[in-house]
Amino acid sequence: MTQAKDTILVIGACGQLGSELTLELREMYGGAHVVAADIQYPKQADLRESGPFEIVDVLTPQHLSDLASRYQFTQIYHLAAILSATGEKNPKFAWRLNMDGLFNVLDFALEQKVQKVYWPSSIAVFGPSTPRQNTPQDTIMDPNTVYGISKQAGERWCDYYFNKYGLDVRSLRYPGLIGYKALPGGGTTDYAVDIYHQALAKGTYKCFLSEHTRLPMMYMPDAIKATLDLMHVPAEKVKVRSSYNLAAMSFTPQEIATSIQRHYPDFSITYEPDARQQIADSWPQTIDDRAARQDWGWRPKYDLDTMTDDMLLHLKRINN
Ligand code: AKB
Repeated sequence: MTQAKDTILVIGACGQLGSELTLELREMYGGAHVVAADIQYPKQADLRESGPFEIVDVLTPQHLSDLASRYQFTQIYHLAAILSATGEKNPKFAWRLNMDGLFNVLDFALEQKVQKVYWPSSIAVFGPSTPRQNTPQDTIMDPNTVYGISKQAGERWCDYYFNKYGLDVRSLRYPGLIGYKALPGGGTTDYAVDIYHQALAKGTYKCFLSEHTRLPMMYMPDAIKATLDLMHVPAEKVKVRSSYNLAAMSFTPQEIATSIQRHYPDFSITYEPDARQQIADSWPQTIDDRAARQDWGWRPKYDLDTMTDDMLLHLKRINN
């Protein structure tokens, strides 16, 4: 349950997930109780105007300590990360940001006696030897991107901080996230956001994955709901302390194009796979999320067509 005395820090608040999650948390807890933090000031007016903002680089622990003199945080959402495609361009930096950033936040949370920490993992923890259909919660994990390796290691460290130090860290393995409010940055699943923008702007889309590449995906309202649900259940219900599998839908570029064509019959798609194809081919196609369903009642609301209807409705409104 939300408490008036809660003060929440969202690191990576200007990102695709962070910008929506921060606004939702401010609705729940009140604007003044949710501190948005990122390496740059928010471009989104609603994010800038609805509550406090602080510049925080997770690689500079002093930035976090400086905040401790002004706020007593009870919860931290640490969302800052370099995603799969960008990570491959600068693997050492991606490793440093994703790992050292996580350590800095976990240690800060321990020092400050923060009650709960949220940290996102990803389907990228899986790799070519993982069963690709209905990928189990516990299975072979041999990620072959630096992003996936950092998320897998991060999961182990979250579990370690919980077991060794009693830090209440909670985590979800997100599939590709799709929303209309902010653009993703540097992921392999980004096409599934861009395609809606291009459908409206140009009526055509050149996809960087091949037509039959099936990947697990989720509409942002479901991702936000899952995150907040997980963070609000009593600690004893959170049985998985590495990260929970989470699923909503799986589709191919061809299937999302067909879904858009229900609204725009002339919309066309072409395929020109690039380096991201190899990453996509190493990831699961469908995910078994029974643990999340059983432990804390996870249920997605949106499927491909209901997501498409909502995305196009909102993007048309924003464009007009
Ligand atoms: C990416 O494509 O890198 C991310 C993810 C699946 O974690 N969207």
